[in-house]
Amino acid sequence: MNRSSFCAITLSLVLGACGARDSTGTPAGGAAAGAPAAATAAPATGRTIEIRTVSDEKGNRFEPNKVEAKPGDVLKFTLVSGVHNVSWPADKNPSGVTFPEPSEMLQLPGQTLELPVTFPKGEYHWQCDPHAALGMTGELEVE
Ligand SMILES: [Cu+2]
Repeated sequence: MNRSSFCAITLSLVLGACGARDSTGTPAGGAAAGAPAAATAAPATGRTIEIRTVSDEKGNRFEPNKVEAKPGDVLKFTLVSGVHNVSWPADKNPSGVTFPEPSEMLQLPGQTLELPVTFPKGEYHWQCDPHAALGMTGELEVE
């Protein structure tokens, strides 16, 4: 992946406003119906929570796969090995909360994806789409 497409991914996650996607599409989070609860982003806390995405002989996983965060923290996913993405499945998350669309695949070791925590207090689940069935999932508690 070249640098500009990586930047576009990062921007689309941060701003939710990347022109690359069909704006009429319903977000995969299933939160289309007028629920701008997450639109008022909390002020940045300056705190970054590092999460690694790993494939090795033990399987595919997020490390850690359980994190606690406050609104305004940033989840920073870094690819260690394998090919992974980050998505917020509608069937495992509350409705009425706006989630980022599934990210594109992280493919290059060291590639990162920064995701500001804009969700209200609650428990949320993210996953790597290709590996979710193999247990590559994560749990976020926003307090
Ligand atoms: Cu994966």
